[in-house]
Amino acid sequence: MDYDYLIKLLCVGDSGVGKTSFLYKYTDGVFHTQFISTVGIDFREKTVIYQQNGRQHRIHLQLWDTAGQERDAMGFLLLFDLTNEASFLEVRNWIEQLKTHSLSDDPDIVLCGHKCDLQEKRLVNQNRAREFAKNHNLAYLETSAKTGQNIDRAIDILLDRVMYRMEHSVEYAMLCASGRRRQSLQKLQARQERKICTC
Ligand SMILES: Nc1nc2c(ncn2[C@@H]2O[C@H](COP(=O)(O)OP(=O)(O)OP(=O)(O)O)[C@@H](O)[C@H]2O)c(=O)[nH]1
Ligand SMILES: [Mg+2]
Repeated sequence: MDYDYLIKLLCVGDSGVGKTSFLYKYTDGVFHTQFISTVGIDFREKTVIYQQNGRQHRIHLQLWDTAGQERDAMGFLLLFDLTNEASFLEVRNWIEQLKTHSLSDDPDIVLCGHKCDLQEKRLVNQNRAREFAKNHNLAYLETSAKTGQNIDRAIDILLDRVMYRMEHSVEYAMLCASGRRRQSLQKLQARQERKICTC
């Protein structure tokens, strides 16, 4: 497989909030109504073209769907269900977990109020979620795997944040490096060193 960067993102949130459905919609464009709780670890993949500084990069996304802690993810989609207040109240704990277990004390997180198509069943109002996100310095979007609303956009925003961090911190990028990813990150470092070089 040919790509410039391999980026590993992780989708977290309480059981039933729609993590698998979100990722499935993003990679395959489909939505299923039945609920089959994910057992263990699963991941989906997609290659996208990303524009940065007027250049096009092929980015291979690995989207992890797991209840466990994936410590070396580069960015996080944090989902709660807009029709389930308890899942919103748990967001605070999820943030703490991500801060404790991720590579950075200030990880890149996009908060998604999910199932926004179920307007008549909504229990968390938009202003409340927005205010919370603002106080925690998170991007906030309302998403639906059923209609597809903001699914691509949530990943695009997260990818922007991750790429920005990679470009501005080779150290962080090297921390993330492992296996095949290391090769692409070395390319990134070499490019940055060329930029610093004045000859
Ligand atoms: N109406 C609606 N239903 C959704 C949406 N996303 C997911 N669902 C439904 O919510 C249920 C749970 O979705 P999953 O994607 O399996 O949830 P999950 O977060 O992966 O759950 P676990 O694997 O147990 O952690 C399923 O019945 C889905 O069809 C959405 O955007 N709108
Ligand atoms: Mg699941």
